[in-house]
Amino acid sequence: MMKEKVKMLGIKEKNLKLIGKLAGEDGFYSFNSEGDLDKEEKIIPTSSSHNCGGRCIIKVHVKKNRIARISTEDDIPDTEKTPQLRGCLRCRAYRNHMYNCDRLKYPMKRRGKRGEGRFEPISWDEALDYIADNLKRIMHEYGPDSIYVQYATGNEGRLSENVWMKRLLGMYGGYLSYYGTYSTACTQAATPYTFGTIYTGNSREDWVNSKLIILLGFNPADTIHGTNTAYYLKMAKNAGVRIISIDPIYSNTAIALADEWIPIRPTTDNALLDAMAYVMITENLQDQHFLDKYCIGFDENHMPPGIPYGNSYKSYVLGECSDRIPKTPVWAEAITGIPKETIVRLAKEYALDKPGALIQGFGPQRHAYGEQVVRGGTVLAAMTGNIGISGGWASGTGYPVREAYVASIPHYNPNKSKISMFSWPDAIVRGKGMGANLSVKGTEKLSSSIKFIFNLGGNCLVNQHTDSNAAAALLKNKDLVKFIVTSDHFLTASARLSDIILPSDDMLEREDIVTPWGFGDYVLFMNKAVDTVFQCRNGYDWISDLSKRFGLLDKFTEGKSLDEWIEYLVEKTAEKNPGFPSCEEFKKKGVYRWIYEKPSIAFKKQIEEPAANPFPTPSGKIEIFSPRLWEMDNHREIPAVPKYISAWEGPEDFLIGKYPIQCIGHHSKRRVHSTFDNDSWMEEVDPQKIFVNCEDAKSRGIEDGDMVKVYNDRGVMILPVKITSRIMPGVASIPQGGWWTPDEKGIDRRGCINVLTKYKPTPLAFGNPSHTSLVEIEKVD
Ligand SMILES: Nc1nc2c(c(=O)[nH]1)N[C@H]1C(S)=C(S)[C@@H](COP(=O)(O)OP(=O)(O)OC[C@H]3O[C@@H](n4cnc5c(=O)[nH]c(N)nc54)[C@H](O)[C@@H]3O)O[C@H]1N2
Ligand SMILES: Nc1nc2c(c(=O)[nH]1)N[C@H]1C(S)=C(S)[C@@H](COP(=O)(O)OP(=O)(O)OC[C@H]3O[C@@H](n4cnc5c(=O)[nH]c(N)nc54)[C@H](O)[C@@H]3O)O[C@H]1N2
Ligand code: SF4
Ligand SMILES: [Mo]
Repeated sequence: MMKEKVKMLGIKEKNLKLIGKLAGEDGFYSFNSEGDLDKEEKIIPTSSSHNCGGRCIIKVHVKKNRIARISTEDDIPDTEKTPQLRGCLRCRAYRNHMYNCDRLKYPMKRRGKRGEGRFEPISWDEALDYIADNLKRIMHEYGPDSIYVQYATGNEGRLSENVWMKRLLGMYGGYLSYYGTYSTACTQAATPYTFGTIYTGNSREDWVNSKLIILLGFNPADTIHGTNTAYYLKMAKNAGVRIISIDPIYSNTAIALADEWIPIRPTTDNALLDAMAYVMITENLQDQHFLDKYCIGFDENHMPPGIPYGNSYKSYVLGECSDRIPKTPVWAEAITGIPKETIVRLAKEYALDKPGALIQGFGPQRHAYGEQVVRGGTVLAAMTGNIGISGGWASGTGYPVREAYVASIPHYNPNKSKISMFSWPDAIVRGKGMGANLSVKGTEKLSSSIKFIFNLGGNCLVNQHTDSNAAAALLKNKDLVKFIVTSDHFLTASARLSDIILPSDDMLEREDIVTPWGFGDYVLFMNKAVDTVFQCRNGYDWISDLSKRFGLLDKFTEGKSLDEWIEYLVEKTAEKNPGFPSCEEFKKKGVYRWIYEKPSIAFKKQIEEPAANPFPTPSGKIEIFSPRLWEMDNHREIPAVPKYISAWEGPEDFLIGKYPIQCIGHHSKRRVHSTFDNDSWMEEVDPQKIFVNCEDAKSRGIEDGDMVKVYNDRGVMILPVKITSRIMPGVASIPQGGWWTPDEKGIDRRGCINVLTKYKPTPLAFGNPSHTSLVEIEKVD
């Protein structure tokens, strides 16, 4: 019976044995199909705490404490105000991930040299003693600037290990924290220079009111970008809105929803935006009234005092500035690869088909000068008067102005030092004395380099950072970082570089509260579906135990159990949201939705009643020219008006002679960053391959499915190729998140794009230019 079912499902015998081991000897109840459901089955509503782009309602069908299958919300009708929160493939297939036999089962301590990958099991008590001894020693010797809690997004729940660890470390003298994110470093840093805030997005149900939607590197069909974002775009499409996708890749979003795909060379969006502005200015299509009334810095008549002539955006675009280059469509065609006629048409469409929304994904800003594209979009939105109105879009970060309050666990860090999340390698090598010019905020100089790292639910030490080979080499050196603790579910690249590895419980094994990723007017209760396996532990549980070793148990827990903290969060949330359900009711339903009658429109007040509602910038206006950026006095890399800056390792870098392909690494539907890379079902759906254009493949004699070598001065990898016209010539993409797997020669065998990316922080945000790399590709015989 068992064998038949296995055959029917096409499961490899090897995988089966492994799953069987975890699921118990009678483990095949986990393969029940819908028809087999027996009466014992419970359906538990829950959600995910991954950094996956969404937050959906996940229904876990549990039998005998095992997951039989997973479904999603399907029992309410979709309405404009409350569409179903339907899950994607990743949570729907989560059973395979959770019951993966490779899951970490007990705490482990490093044997041999760091990075050798040899570990021995130890007890939790031993592990916590070891961590406490090292933390005490290093804190005593080097102080709180030496203790770093690494950026790690594996668990984004309200009750994550990172929240608890920050709470404990705050009570024990503090730690070095970070600002910014690998996701949005440039957009979060740059958008406020125009608007004074990152909350620049209308609510998504307003998209049906646009006439034109331009998606600039935005692919929510795969990245979700707030559960139901693709649904709202579909509603707009159904309402007749024209949708254009500007992206080096003909993305799933473009295929499903766009009327037109305009391929663009990575790092060149500002050349396109500047040339669109040129067309608008020379054909007098800009909304001059809007610019005069609400903005500073568009033209020389509206500049802040004391700025020399020739520094307005208009002067820059027309070439009446120091570079003397008019930013014409011909100029931009040579840089972007977009025909000049297309640029002219696009400029006219955006200027005339109002209202229009130019929506940026985060891909275009994860580049060498990612700050520029962010502000470039905001200027075009201002030039077309698309700010503060229904159907428009202010561009920039685009976070929604409408966000309901959900309480958090209190934690306080007495140490004010912060580094950019991307700059930790610098803070390891030359941290002591490092100051603002190298990304430090909150203090003049760091008093110590990083000596201790907590990496709780993250793979940014190696896999998800840049230049993975160099990052690994740095971490191997025990004279620099003295102690590294990782908590995870799997032996990831970052875990391998750690001294202690702790096995975490999984999201389906614990309770938590989760809020939407980016967009959404709801909050979800993450119910526990099944018991925790092996010796995996909840963060609150082990960090409470750790707090005992510092005499901080009572202060840390306030005498509360985890359940009581959940009640605390619900009560605090209810205080600010009258009508919020009781904890019991919330748990039972799994979701609470806020219903709004009207869409929210960013900057509506500022536009309708400007005198009473200035923009939250120093001038109270939209700052196309930013005096604050001007004062930084680095006009080439941090210009006061957004500009096209030719990127290192962009299409104009001389290095392109040696490495002629621009390599990006889009976020693919099958993974959450590096999470799920080791999932066999996801590999079946979407095997890890490099996307290469047909012409580039042909000129190199490469055929579909061949193994290819991809390399530059930082690294080499070998992986299979997918030849496709869905990526433009001269560009390749290795979906980010493949596991760093160097062979004995140091050649990566799994397509970890970060062996090719460069550690070079962007000028203003100190952000990660993860999509900026030049490579060469050749066939492997
Ligand atoms: N399935 C899935 N969804 C996810 C995630 C995941 O790992 N997997 N991660 C989540 C997280 S944490 C984040 S931050 C977001 C990330 O969301 P994004 O950063 O928006 O995703 P990317 O795939 O990096 O980039 C989006 C698009 O930008 C394009 N692009 C790259 N460079 C350029 C450029 O120079 N110009 C233009 N115009 N386009 C460019 C890419 O081809 C891609 O189609 O996704 C979230 N959603
Ligand atoms: N080249 C390139 N690099 C990139 C990007 C890119 O576009 N290109 N994108 C960047 C972006 S936007 C981001 S946000 C980062 C993300 O980088 P990370 O935050 O490192 O995200 P993941 O790779 O998903 O790693 C999360 C880890 O947490 C583990 N985990 C999952 N759930 C739990 C849990 O409940 N408890 C514990 N303890 N562990 C858990 C997973 O197994 C996984 O190993 O990557 C960045 N790196
Ligand atoms: S978007 Fe995120 S929460 Fe929703 S189903 Fe996919 S992985 Fe799960
Ligand atoms: Mo991200």
